[in-house]
Amino acid sequence: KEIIIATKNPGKAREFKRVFNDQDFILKTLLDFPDFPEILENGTTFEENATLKAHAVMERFSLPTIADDSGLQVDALYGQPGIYSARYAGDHNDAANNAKLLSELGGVPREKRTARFVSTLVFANPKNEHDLIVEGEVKGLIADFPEGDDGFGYDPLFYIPELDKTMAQLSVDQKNQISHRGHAIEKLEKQWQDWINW
Ligand code: ITT
Repeated sequence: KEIIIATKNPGKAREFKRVFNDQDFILKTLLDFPDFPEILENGTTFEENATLKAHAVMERFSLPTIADDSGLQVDALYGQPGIYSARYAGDHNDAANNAKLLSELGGVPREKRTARFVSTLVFANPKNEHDLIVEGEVKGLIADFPEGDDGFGYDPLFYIPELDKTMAQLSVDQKNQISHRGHAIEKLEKQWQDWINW
């Protein structure tokens, strides 16, 4: 038994692998297939983009496939960068994205720096007619400066008041317990074994 996670993002891959360890199936990601072509993500929602990724990969390998489309929604920026989170500053460059976010929020006071991470997971399988779709979110504040070295993307700027830490100051296990992706994976775990036709 094999399941593919349709991601080339090492940060996401690490979080999935951490949850789905010790199972009776083999978990692979697109990092195991470096020649897999870029998937055109031209949808207008997280769900559309996750569906595009899941189906492109499922069709290529004929295997059950999970895709994650996720992003950061900042209230003071009317929900941006949203589905454009990966390429907010142009190319996919986390440091440049964080710098741009800080600059866009220059002068915005703490109480107005509210934000959320959203993750939509689409599980597609050649032997299932319908996809399994779940979503998770986590609320936080955009900090004034980056802190922490763990995680990826906007984690160093995503401050969680209840923990007095940024997402990048959490271990991968701690992050999975509270994160958008962790919550979405939890929902998936409750449903997928009853849904899947191997
Ligand atoms: P794949 O499509 O290969 O999975 P990607 O990084 O391009 O990788 P997305 O299109 O879903 O994936 O973009 C998600 C972006 O949102 C990601 O690159 C980060 O900038 C941001 N993001 C999502 N989840 C995050 C998290 O847990 N921590 C920090 N930033 C996150």
